[in-house]
Amino acid sequence: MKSDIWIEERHRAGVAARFRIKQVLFQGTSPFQEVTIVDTVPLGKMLLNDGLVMVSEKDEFVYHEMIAHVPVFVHPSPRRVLVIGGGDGGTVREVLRHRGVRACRLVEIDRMVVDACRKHLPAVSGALKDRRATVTIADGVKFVATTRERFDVVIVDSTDPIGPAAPLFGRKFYANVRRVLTPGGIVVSQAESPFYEAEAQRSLLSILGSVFKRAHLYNFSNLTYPGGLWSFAFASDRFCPVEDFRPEAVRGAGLKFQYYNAPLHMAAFQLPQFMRDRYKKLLSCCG
Ligand code: AG3
Repeated sequence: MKSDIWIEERHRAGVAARFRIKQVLFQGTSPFQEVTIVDTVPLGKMLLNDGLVMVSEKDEFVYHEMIAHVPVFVHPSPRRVLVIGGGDGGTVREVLRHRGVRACRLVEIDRMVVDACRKHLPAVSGALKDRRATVTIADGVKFVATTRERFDVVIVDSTDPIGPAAPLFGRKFYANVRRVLTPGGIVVSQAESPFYEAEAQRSLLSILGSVFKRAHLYNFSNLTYPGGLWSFAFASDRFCPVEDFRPEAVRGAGLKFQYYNAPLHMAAFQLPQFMRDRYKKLLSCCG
């Protein structure tokens, strides 16, 4: 009989998604979490941390293009970028497609994620070999509290706000993110599901709004995260992601995208009514 093995993400909201797999390529337990890479039938290879889907080869372009190109195209001269989390390397890959970016530092707490993705997900992790990329295995919370380096853009590419990533949703962390940003710098963060994580979104927005002059949410649709609809948060003391966005910069960059484009950049900040109503007082308005 043909093998019929499935892997399941059980989300804490009480929903699950199942993916048929061909084989398990890697499974390990680090000091921080369980790391799994499987080869699935429908979606190519997939990384799961503590049983939660992080990346699938089929749709990772959506997440990585939207987390990276939105802030990098809004900032007028993004030279130095910090990525916290994101040990799979997909965000670094998209950031480094911008020729103006001179340095991209990845600070990932879990060496096992980086090593396993380098080995099994080269299409995602390949850019970690770029000479402009530096991989630092360290706790991002401590890094932003202590580093003397400064960055034009900080991208928080975290897992869900449970386990090792919980502090990446906290006030102290964002006060230090602001500290490591150059004046007017931009932070973008993984901001969870508007359906299942309303409280996490509200708390993140309210923290960002109290630390920075402006805070926004923007949405994208993906295939593998629970519920499909997902959000990022954008905050800056200076830049509005819609009014300060120059579509000409996208044309000028001459890059090919699979999800991101200039009209979609602007549209992503137009939130469904239930999100507008819910976060009315917390969202900086524009667009
Ligand atoms: N970061 C994980 C986003 C949250 C996924 N949550 C879930 N499946 N319950 C992805 C890292 C990609 N670089």
